Amino acid sequence: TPVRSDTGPDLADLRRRAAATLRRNWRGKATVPTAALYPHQWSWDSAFIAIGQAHLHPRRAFAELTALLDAQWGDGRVPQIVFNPAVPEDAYFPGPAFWRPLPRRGGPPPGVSTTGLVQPPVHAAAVLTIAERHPGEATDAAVRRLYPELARFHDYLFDRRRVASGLVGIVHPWESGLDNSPAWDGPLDAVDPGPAHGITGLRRDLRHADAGHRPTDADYARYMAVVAAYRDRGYADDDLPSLPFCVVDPLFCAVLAWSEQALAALARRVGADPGRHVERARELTHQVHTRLFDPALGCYVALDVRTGRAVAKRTVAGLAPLLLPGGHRPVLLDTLAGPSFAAPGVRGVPSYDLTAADADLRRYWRGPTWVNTTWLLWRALLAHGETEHAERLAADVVCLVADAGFREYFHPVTGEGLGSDHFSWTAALLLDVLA
Ligand code: 9WN
Repeated sequence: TPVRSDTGPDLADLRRRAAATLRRNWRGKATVPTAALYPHQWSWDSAFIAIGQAHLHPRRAFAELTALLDAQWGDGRVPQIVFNPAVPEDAYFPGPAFWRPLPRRGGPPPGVSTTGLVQPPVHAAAVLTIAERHPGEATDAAVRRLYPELARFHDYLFDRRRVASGLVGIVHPWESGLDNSPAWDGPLDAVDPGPAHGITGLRRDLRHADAGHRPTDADYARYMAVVAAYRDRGYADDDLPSLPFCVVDPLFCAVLAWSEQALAALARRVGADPGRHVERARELTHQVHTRLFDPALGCYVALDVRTGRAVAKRTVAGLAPLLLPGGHRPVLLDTLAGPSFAAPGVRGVPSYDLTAADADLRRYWRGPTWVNTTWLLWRALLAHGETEHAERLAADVVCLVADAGFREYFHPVTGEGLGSDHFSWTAALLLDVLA
């Protein structure tokens, strides 16, 4: 759905600037999310970046994903961050040293430095998106190479991260991609932050972004404690609920089920049996719809696996099951169009319920509009034939970027640009909504 504007922003200029942003952040094999704040390769960023990059250089799009999958662990996990050895240890906190030792058996390939976490598995959906739009021999070859690796990643998630009757769990807020979402306040409250590690002094993010737009030191102390517990057991996934943080996230599960459907389509393309993908996508979709829906909130919610309790917070993650067939679509559409996520002047989809007392419209995942989550809902709306609504979201993204630049996130009401600038997935996904 092209965004048309005769009087609005200069779309050709926006496209040029988006391409320049991706060029600026390309590091030879992969793209950094943004130069100073995130100087390494991030997992779900690379999937979004590849989708945009495919409109410029399909080869580079596949190279991006190949670089990420080259760091895949022996146990199948695809790491949240692949550290660039040329970047100094203290350029990002927590840097490579904090994550060591990484396991030898089942860990990353020799000489490759990563974290031990994962991020939402949008990659298979990204590969299918690119393959459908840019058919050809090079694409077929790339799909043949990437399919088995993506399948191994999903095998890891379904086999090793299965919790709470067939749902898939995450063990760190960073794995949700929505780090300081209000959904994680309750589960994190129960985490003992341990001794203060002099966090403020170590945090490099505070040199590159306003402290009021970032997670707090109290959040970081707990993030570190949760990593340390997982690291100290060698990143083993046995008895996940005994870790200090273990939750089921509706966005992570919805994206996994959506990507699993994509994996079935990719399997058919390469002549592999799609059977297990079809079955797993169906089963996870069923579990999401039957276990995570909260009728009182009108959206899906997270589960704290350690307590067995649902987390009654209305966040953008709770709208992500709109990507899936079936479920409570009419209710979700009402919630998306209602006062929690939309109002006159609100642009894109805010990350958290605008009417909630603890919404903070400038702070990271606690209210601002992000382009990647807005893009996921744009895709979902298009898939369900909700064209007008989808076009409104696409136009919002264009407007936000035209007014404030390729920012990391935006104030949902004023449109003020927040976090870092020259942000890769903002540029990549803008190119995609304009395609
Ligand atoms: C930790 C890179 C990443 C995104 C995440 C976003 C932010 C990292 C951080 O940046 O998280 O992974 O240091 O804050 O929350 O979604 O992938 O852009």
